[in-house]
Amino acid sequence: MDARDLVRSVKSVGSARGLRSLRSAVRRRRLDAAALPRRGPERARVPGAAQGAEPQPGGGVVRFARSSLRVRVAAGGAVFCGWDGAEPEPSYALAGACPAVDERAVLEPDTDGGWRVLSERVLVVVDRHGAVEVRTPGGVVLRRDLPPRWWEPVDGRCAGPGAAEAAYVPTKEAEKEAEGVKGPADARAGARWVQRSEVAADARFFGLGGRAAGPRLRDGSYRLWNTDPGGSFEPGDDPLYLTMPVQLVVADGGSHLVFHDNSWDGRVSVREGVEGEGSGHDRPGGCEVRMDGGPLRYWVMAGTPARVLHAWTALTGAPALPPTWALGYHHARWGFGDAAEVRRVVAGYRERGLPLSALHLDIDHYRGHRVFTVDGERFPDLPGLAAELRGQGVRLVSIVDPAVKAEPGNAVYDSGVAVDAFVRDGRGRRVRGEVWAGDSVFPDFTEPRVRKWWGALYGERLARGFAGVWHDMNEPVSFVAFGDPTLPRSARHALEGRGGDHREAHNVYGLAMARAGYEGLCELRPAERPFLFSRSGWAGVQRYGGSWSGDVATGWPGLRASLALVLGLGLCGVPYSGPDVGGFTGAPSPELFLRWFQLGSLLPFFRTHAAIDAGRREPWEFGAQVLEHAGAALRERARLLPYFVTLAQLAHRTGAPYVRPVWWRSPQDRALRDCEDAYLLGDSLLVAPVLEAGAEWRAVRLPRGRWYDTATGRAYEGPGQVLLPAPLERIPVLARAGSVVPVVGAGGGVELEVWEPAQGRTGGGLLIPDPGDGWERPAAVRFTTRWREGRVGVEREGAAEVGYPVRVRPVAGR
Ligand code: NBV
Repeated sequence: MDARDLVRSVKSVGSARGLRSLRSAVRRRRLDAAALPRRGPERARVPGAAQGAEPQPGGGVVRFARSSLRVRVAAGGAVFCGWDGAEPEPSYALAGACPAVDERAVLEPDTDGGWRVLSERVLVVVDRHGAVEVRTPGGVVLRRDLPPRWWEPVDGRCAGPGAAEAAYVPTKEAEKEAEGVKGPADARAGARWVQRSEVAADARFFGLGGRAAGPRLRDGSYRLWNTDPGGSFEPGDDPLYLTMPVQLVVADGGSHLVFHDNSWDGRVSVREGVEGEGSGHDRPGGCEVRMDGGPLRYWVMAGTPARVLHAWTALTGAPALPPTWALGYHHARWGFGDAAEVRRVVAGYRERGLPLSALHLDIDHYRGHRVFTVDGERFPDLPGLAAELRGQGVRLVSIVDPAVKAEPGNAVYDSGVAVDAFVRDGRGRRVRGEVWAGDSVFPDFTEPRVRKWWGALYGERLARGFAGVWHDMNEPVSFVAFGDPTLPRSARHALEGRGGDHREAHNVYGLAMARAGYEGLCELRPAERPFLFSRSGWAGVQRYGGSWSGDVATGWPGLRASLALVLGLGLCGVPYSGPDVGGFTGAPSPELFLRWFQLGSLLPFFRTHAAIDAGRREPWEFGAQVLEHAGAALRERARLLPYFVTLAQLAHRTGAPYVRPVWWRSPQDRALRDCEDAYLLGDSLLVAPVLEAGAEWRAVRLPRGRWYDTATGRAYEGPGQVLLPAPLERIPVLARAGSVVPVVGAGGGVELEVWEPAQGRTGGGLLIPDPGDGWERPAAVRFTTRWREGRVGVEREGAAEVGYPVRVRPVAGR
């Protein structure tokens, strides 16, 4: 029991929930002890010497004395490496069938008894001991993976339930429940393994899902285990809700992404390198991936950041396109008392002329916290309320928790029991946990039949008038007085028919729930794109929706963490996310709230939200000055809607996140690589949020080229650092010279806002028209800007007319 456990259990003792979570923790420990193998004597194994190789389409297999390595280059250039016979499939990350191989890539002998596979994008060199180097076609080494090491039980013992500590006599009910449960803890669990890698001394690491301390991952060890930190989190808290074994490594010699396709618990430790400053004694950067089991297989994608993200989302799926309304502003709260309070809040926005797109109802609108129910006393006519709000342009979004109250008579529970939907333990009994509604059971989303059942339940939400869903508590969380707040590791899961336990299923639980919800909504309402966002997830979750930062603690560090999370998730292929504006806990100062609001207004998912016992988050609760400036941020967000629509479409089509690190187009600029307090919003804008109290100026590091402060029109030249005014009324936003930003014009239609190119230069921009909330795929419209006879002109690719009103923004300081 660590300190946090102790605090948690002391806090909860005395309450009925406290006692139940104590019972739950004890029960879980007993179950795991009975069902999971105990670690006995182990033997380390390394591949040994290379003994030969078999070329195969796209690469081949290199055989070593004690293992084998499959190298396969996919069409598009992604390289797959699988040890010990690991294949790319089955995989929860891959979007569909494994990509076709690049037939031109061939395995051939290298010097010193090694092997190489040459392809268009990378050269893979395998040495005779099993070290693998990935190089650019020009020969620059991007990464060197040292021979892996496995630990295996000496006597081949992989104890299943037979090795139980406690004798167990099944009850009749347990026997009945156990019928149809597949085999014991599986032997597939395999060995623990570790793989160390070296990267360039100047390399920087990013990714690993949502990390509060990011986006640059400094020296340290990062756990791969989706975790509710409990209460709230700060930048020092790790891991959080959405982890994934995806690293983006950025160095002078090139960028690459590496994805270890393994959902088990593990750790990634990174150590940035040290450069010898010309002495020739660089210490390379190091990375170690250590997993508790599961296959050793990984993908590497190399190229510019844009190319790498494109390859990554080609492999794991296009980010879902949110409906256009979801790009507006959302207001949420845990604890809207009743329908009248909801009406009051919506009216508050309307009366002040503040645009509001959606309002979110949290668990308190359920009847006794039971998922897929409504408290009819406080919300007597939810469909009526939804229709009324809809008439005012406001959609309702519903929270959906996975835990189902285990109570005969609860329709969701009964129907789940009827289709055998819930996770069972190693003895065949339904796993019980403690969540909001009390004693609860958990759907096994890794079973297609269960996903189908669960997806159909969203029909109830649609009938109540909800337009979208918000998945929470899906790490999954089960309250425990001590230990990990989740299901027993020995809990059994279908894993698409393969069978396995929670050690393998835990990290993909939220992903599989997102799939169930997304597919259900597609089936129930085929004409509209689902709006879904999920607290937990894994590689590929972007196919079904976005995410949000979870319970970020209110405070300036939390504000900084909010940006880190959005940037980090974007680099892992999840482009639509945002924080709880104002922070989840307590009461932000008016200044902190405003600064958070200003940042949030320029992030993809813009939502105020707070805990049930936290202060209010309506912009008018913080005084007239905050209201005025927050109103300006809201109106600017609404004006930028066509730009956000374009960015959403681009993310969907190319994998490029809306929110990009400032080094996105110039990864070789080392000063930019270390800049974590600003970001590019698409190609045209650079946002420099204020992240500290009392600031009136912001030092901003600019990428190469000319940039205009959009508030003053003043021009600044990059690369380099400039000091910009950041009064309370706004945060600095700069526009790239030459850019074309689609905005809402005075007449309500799309207008092109143009920032003049530097003399003698050209620029451009893109507009992807609003497809509404359906599935239509509008063609992208491209514009070029150039100087002509002393004036800035705009041309539309492939057309004589621009087709949209153009407004050239006045600039100063030329
Ligand atoms: O459903 C209540 C909250 C929700 O408001 C929040 O956004 C989630 O991250 N939920 C967590 C559960 C309780 C957290 C203490």
